[in-house]
Amino acid sequence: LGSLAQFPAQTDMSQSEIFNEVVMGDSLLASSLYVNIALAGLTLLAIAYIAKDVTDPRAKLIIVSCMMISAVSVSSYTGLFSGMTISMLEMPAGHALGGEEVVSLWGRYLTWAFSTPFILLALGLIAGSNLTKIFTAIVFDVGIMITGLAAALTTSSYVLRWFWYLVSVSFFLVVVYILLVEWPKDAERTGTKGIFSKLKILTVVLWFGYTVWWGVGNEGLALIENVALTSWGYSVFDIFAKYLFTFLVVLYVIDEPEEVTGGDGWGLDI
Ligand code: RET
Repeated sequence: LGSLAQFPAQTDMSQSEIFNEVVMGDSLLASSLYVNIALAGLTLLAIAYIAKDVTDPRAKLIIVSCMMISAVSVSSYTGLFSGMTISMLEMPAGHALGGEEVVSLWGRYLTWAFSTPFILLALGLIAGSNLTKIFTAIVFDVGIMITGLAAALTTSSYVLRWFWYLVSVSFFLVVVYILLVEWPKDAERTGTKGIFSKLKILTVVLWFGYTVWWGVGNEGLALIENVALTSWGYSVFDIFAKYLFTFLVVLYVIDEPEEVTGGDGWGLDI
């Protein structure tokens, strides 16, 4: 307890100190991480089992894309749990915790750049969209996560932290536009409107959730100062945005492989 009481004042913590004190010393934070390692692993095994008889190549592509969401998640949460992708960052003046060391689970933002493209690939393929729109959605999505990472890691200026946030949100709006305007048109043409609408609402609502959560969490306005609570918020969003999403997609694709052909053009037109 003595060392825990001092830890906000420490600067250069080693990886093993972060693991032992920050992660293992806080059972709420630790559980927000290992619960997701377990859920992602179980999701992977479940998909492998329920999708084992799928033969349609396009249905398989969507299923593999969903498996990658969980594969990245296992890696992401293991990186966080080990302390490798967690840092103590001194917040700049102006931040609610200005001058204090804040625990940053920045590995999340980094690995979202690898996991969320698979969510969008699955959505774009289900809508039967074309290469241009799928590419646009994915590159702007990667942009959201990398600039979000920059927002989290900027310690020189409070204003610049929010500037990065603004850049990230503007990229996010491009993705929202594709999800709400472009892909619904494609899904209507391809005949996947029903499932696409469901997935679209789930995705847009939850993705806004992540955006607001960053704003109110310990790295943003710090209305929620507690790092374990901030982390659990993202972990709960992940349960719906990744695993529930995955099961909805995989069960649909197994049931209706002939519906995800991408229409007449197989979605291969530019
Ligand atoms: C950040 C902060 C900067 C502004 C915005 C954000 C949005 C993040 C989103 C994350 C979605 C993550 C998912 C993970 C599942 O693997 C980076 C929080 C706009 C939309 C779906």
